Amino acid sequence: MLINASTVTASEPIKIGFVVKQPEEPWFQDEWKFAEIAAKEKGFTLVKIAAQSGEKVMSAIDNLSAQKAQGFVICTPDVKLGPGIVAKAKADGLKMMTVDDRLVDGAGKPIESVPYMGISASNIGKQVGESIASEAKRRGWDLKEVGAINVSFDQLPTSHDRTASAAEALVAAGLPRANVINAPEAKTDTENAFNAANIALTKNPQFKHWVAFGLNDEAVLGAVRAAEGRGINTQNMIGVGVGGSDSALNEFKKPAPTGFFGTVIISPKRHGQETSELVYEWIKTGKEPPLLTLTSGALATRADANQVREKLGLTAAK
Ligand code: FCA
Repeated sequence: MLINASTVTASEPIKIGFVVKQPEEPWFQDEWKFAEIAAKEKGFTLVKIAAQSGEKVMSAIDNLSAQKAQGFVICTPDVKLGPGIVAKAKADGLKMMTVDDRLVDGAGKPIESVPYMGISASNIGKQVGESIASEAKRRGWDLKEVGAINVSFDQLPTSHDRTASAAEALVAAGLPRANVINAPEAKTDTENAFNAANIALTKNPQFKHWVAFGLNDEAVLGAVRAAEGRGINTQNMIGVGVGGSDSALNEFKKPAPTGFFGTVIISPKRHGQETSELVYEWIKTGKEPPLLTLTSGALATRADANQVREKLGLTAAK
């Protein structure tokens, strides 16, 4: 009988790691919650690990191997660590699936041999740009008088694709290209987005109205807060994020609407639960996950965020 060394026998307990780059971000907490659901349903042990640096990723992988895990899902703090992470997982004999941020090789090309689930970044960015444009039109704004803050993080391909497509959609709707202001953030959190947007606002006092987009809800919240700090309020700001976790939901729960107009809700259920299940099956049966899965998003505003979440099956982990 042929024994496949990479699958486990029925009696061996299955242990899977779930490594994330930014544990404080609600999106990643939601991914973990849904991964926990997978663990409970399938009966494996989930090991949640925060790895905010390359060093931490490497020790996380060694740690998983030492505690006899057979595989892990990872959203890396830096996609350029790709070849190193692949080599480490291989050396430790662990199966690996990536989520959200796809590993790249030394030339910046995606490492296609590692199973990956990400969002369809360009489509989602386009949804962001189109929804901003349609709200601006509804308000009767002249797009020539609108400044668009692009809270960018171009070193991360999924971020670049989201924001570039959002900008394209706005330009296609009639926004002059010169009105798109690049506001690069140093890190993908609200504080860094706030700082980036502040600079953009200071340098461009000529605009009457403002819109903002970025890779996630935190990026847009940073821009909205920076605008508020300058007296640019709900009436003169349309921000649309990507995510739909607590950062956005808490904003929608405020008694009065803010400049954070909407978000494209993506699925921590698919990214957390489904990826974990795929790695579980891989360990159990040897069936490798699909190499590329791109998930979709659904636009939501203050008015319908809860219904949209329900439709996407996202209320289970709350
Ligand atoms: C990236 C972002 C996260 C989330 C995820 C799907 O990792 O940093 O905020 O949008 O993609």
